[in-house]
Amino acid sequence: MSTATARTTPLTAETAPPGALLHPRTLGPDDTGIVHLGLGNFHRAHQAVYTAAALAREEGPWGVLGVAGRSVGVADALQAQDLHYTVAEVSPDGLRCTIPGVHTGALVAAREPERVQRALAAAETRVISLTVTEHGYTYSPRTGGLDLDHPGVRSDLRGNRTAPRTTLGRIVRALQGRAHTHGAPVTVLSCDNLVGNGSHTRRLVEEFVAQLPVAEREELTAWIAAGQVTFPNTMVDRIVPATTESERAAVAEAIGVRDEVPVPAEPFTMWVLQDRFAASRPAWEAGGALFADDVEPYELLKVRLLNGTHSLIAYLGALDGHDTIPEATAQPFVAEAAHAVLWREYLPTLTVPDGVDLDMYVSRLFTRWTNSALGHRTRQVGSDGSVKLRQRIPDPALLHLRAGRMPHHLALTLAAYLCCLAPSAGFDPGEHAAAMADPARERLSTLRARTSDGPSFATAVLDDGLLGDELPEHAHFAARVGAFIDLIHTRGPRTAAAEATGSS
Ligand code: CS2
Repeated sequence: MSTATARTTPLTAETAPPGALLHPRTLGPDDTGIVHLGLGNFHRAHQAVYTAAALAREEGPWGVLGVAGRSVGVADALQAQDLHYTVAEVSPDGLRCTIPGVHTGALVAAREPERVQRALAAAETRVISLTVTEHGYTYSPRTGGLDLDHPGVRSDLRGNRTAPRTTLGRIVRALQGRAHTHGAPVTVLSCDNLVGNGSHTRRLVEEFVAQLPVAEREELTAWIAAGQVTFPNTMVDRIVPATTESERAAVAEAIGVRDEVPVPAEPFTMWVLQDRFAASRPAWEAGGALFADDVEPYELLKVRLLNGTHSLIAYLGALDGHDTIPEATAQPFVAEAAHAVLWREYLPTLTVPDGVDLDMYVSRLFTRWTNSALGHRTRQVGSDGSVKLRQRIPDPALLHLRAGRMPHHLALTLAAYLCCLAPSAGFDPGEHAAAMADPARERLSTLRARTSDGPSFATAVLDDGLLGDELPEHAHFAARVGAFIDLIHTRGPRTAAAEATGSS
């Protein structure tokens, strides 16, 4: 076979280059011990890689049945490739391709809900893991609790048992089935960027259960209270961009066969978990996972220093016309604002976990953000800001405000977000901002149209509960956000950033 033909030969179990396989055995449906909700790139370059390392160290029932929510693309492509795909580690030194090979099936919840519910409820399923993004937890930004106005939540609560539409609905109905039949314990493992992701998921599950009719909830409530379900907190970290055609071509070049769904990822990866598993777990430490009793310091470190600063880079970068995070971070005014928000506003609000060398951690963050080979886009980080910023801004902002300090760069982050998503008439935030997806876009535009200037818009947005119900009590924060909005509109993001730096 010529090299050119090889590159059009599809990746399958048979054509996979053996040297790229992370563990030796091909898994079948009987090996499924994990059902994972959220078959996106992050899971496939993070948990799947740790699971491959665990299986390479010791055999176990830890194959992963991957479940996509609605989109069929990845699931169908994986099926056609015998569930194989490539993780392409991208660094300035080149490409390193590996094939985790840990999946035992790929389903789409909206297409085959009964099969998904059966798998979630099966006694053999020991871990239900989640990467459904902040958005997928159907919580209300205002209260942090279950969003009872969400149409999916409402439909799932009305008794939609066999084909729930929301992640919470799927989990609760599966737990109900387990409690009522075999009673086998299970761990619900959130791997999303929510502070206290496990505790948060537990709270949402309990709130969902509490809404069910008494007859439906008694058995389940007792079963959960008896400790049959655990919700460990986790901190997950790896920058994983969306796949583009150029990665498909580069991967085909590197491994000699065509993979339709490779996943690009940075070399860095980190996972810290509470070791609270109801029914054992894979030896993820074989892939470098850390187990700690208290994961919160790691979560705060990550969600604030990395994700919080990332948001500021993405919004300022997009407003300044930059497509990628590396291009944005290369602008001195963005790097300066990133340093300021990180060191002066996020860092004082957290305790650095023992054993983490802060200077090294931060310098590595900047190396990661400037990995230009990775091409992580400002529009990807900037998307879903309405649910992401809820995790990143209010708690640290409130700590400063209560101590009588104005967090100028946190205000700038919110202002830059609002200018990207809901610009005033006559201001063009550019194509990268226009491409940011956000469930709140329409709502924000309505609020913008109803208000006359930056401060009144910022006040309306905060009063509307975008960042919880405490920030609106600090009117001068809204005023500061509003002043930055006006400055961005009239003089651009560079002047606004300079003003923030000059004030702090
Ligand atoms: C990013 C994250 O999109 C975003 O908001 O901040 O996806 C970030 O790349 C990951 O959390 C890194 O672990």
